[in-house]
Amino acid sequence: MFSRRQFIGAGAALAGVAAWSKTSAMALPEAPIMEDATTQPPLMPTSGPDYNPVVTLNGWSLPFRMNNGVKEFHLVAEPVEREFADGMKAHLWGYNGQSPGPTIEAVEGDKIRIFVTNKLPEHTTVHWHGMILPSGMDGVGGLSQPHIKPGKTFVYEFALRHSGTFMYHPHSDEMVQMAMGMMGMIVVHPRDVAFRPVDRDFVFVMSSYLIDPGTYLPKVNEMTNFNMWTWNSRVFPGIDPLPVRLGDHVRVRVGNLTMTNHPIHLHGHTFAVSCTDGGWVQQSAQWPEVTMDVPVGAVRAFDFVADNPGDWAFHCHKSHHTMNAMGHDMTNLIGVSKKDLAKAVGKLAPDAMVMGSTGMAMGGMEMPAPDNTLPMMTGTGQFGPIEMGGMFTVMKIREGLGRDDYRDPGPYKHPAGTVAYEIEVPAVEPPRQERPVANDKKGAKPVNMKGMKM
Ligand SMILES: [Cu+2]
Repeated sequence: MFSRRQFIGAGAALAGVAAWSKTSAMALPEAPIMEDATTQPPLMPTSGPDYNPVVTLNGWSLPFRMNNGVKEFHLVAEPVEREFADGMKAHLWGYNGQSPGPTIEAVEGDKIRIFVTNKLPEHTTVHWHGMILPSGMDGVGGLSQPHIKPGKTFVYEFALRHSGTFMYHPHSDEMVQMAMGMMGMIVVHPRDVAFRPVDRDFVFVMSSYLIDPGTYLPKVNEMTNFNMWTWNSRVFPGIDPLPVRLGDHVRVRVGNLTMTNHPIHLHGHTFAVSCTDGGWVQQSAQWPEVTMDVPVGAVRAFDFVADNPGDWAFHCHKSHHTMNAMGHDMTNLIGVSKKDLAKAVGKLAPDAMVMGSTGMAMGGMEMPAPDNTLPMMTGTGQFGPIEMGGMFTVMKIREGLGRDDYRDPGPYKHPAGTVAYEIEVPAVEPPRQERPVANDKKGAKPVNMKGMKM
């Protein structure tokens, strides 16, 4: 049996707020704003316990202030303009000037206080996904708190009971507000700096949008047919590369607030899933992977040693998620005679361009498109068009990068003799075996591949 004293003690420890003073009389902490969509350098800890800060891909970490031993942050929910890549901007909702909002970083055991000011035209709340906290701080509008009306500020305060990777997003008109880009990541560093330390620690959240070419607003009631698959509300080639020093221990933390899973794939290395939004995966329970599936409403982090220098593709393995808007409603015309089709289409639409009868690789030629959209396959590397979009970027592993140098090191200089190469061979047909006739219908002939160029 608990004595009353023990019970009060346990309750206070669980709630973690007993010793906290009320904040109503206090001045609000400043709410910093970010206007840039490029990756910002890590935010070094200025007070409190030490930690190795994360780098938010095409994003930033929210500065805080200390107030009587409590870390105070200020999130402002507001309409924002976000550039997805050069040539396309979206009108979204986010936090502190960007979608997604800034990463919130703190340390296991910290007491944090987050002020949330609502500058949206409708009410909102913030839910702290994956965090163990008092029920009344969980941010579910109507269930655990009143909704935050436009113009109002609410305070969330709780102690950080475990380290790991978490997310934040509204639990208030959720379908609309998440489809508009309201989300962000939370990283709680272990109190023990020696617990699974890494040299580079990247974080981003995945979101998807349906934005018709030539328009700016996401269609918020779409359930499945999205056309912009983003990492931190950016698409390739707008997603910054991840520069890594050869030999670095690297962690990449990925949140998924889209409505489908994403198999995230890294070339040239093997890795192990090290952390989920439920906590750290014991090392004895890890296994090697090159692709990590991130389910909906979940966080996965992987750790690896960057021991293979080069430019390594890093992307979602669903091929429709590595392309941009224009590519989603096209008919497959592979094998169709372009001449016949052009004649037929020309009668109906004289200006139309018939394309794609040999595939859709356009060799650097991009379709004419309305303002404010992106080619479906784009980007250029040192050998030509990369033909990607959406959830794709490059992990650039280089010898001799500075410890905190996150600048793009440019294209990889391959050592002589280590690049795939073309050889001169006579243009003859490779020998083919004729297939037997599948049935003996009259007139059926063996298929041969004559005339097909490989
Ligand atoms: Cu995907």
